[in-house]
Amino acid sequence: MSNLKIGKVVQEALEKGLPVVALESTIISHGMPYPQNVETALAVEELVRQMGAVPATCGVVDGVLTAGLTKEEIEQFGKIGKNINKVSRRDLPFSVAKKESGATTVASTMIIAHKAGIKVFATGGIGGVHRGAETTFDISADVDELAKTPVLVVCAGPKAILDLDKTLEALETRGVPVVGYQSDCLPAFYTRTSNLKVPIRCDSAKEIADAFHQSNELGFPGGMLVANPIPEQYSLDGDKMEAIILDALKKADKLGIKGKEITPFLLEEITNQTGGDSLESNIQLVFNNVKLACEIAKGLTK
Ligand code: PSU
Ligand code: MN
Repeated sequence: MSNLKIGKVVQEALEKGLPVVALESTIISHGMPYPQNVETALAVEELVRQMGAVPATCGVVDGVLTAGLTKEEIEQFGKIGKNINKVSRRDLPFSVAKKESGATTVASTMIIAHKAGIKVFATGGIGGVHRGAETTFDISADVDELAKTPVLVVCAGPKAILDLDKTLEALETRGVPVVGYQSDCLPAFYTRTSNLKVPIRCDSAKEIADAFHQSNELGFPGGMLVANPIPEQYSLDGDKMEAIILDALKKADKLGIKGKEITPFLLEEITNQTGGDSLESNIQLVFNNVKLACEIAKGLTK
């Protein structure tokens, strides 16, 4: 049996050369609480359709790498939440061998998308270089995946819980283009701006699609990261968020939380501490990224 399954609608769209946008499942299981996670995941799929593209939510189902989870599967992933395996690149072979289900991170979703022939992927924020990485060495596999796998990822910037400066440097070292969409500075997930400049600015989806096409033509192995600022009305107060993030980091340290548990822990802490404001922002920035990803996917099919 093949270890890759492409949903029927996704397969047909790919055969016809229609725009397809990949979506991840860790953001559903580990990134948001139930039931908002399921509501968001389904609303995101609907938004992709409204935009004239085909959604392909990715994950591992009973050991099968799947591009195009069914509605039932999305509901199941959301309900199981953090009790489903969070699967990054290193975990994939084990999920397959043990025929287990797992929610895929940005890195592993990129792998599935690429195997399926999908070029564009929308998410909230990517994993990156953690604060204190100079002692912990905690750098998300998402960073290396962007250098290895030719999938374009639209996000709202690296998650604010990270060290943005080091994340940009790590991406630069690996030759990953970081594009600010209609922005000169790197958006910081919950906020539109940061004190960091992006190396490249693009003002239209077409411009981004053309450059990504050329990256593929040049035979570059890697992808591209598009950083799309959260819409103004949902942007949170940077100083307030920073205080909450510092508190959450202290708590994680005290509890000895590290490895793959740290990102979900911090996100949950932040959601609780902001009384759900950060969750609303998180949902809205995903919608915003999905719209841009659809435009880029359309640009690539022409
Ligand atoms: N962005 C969000 N919510 C999330 C994530 C990103 O808004 O839940 C997930 C993604 O799946 C990303 C992962 O790949 O967190 C990074 O985890 P780590 O730092 O353990 O690599
Ligand atoms: Mn990590």
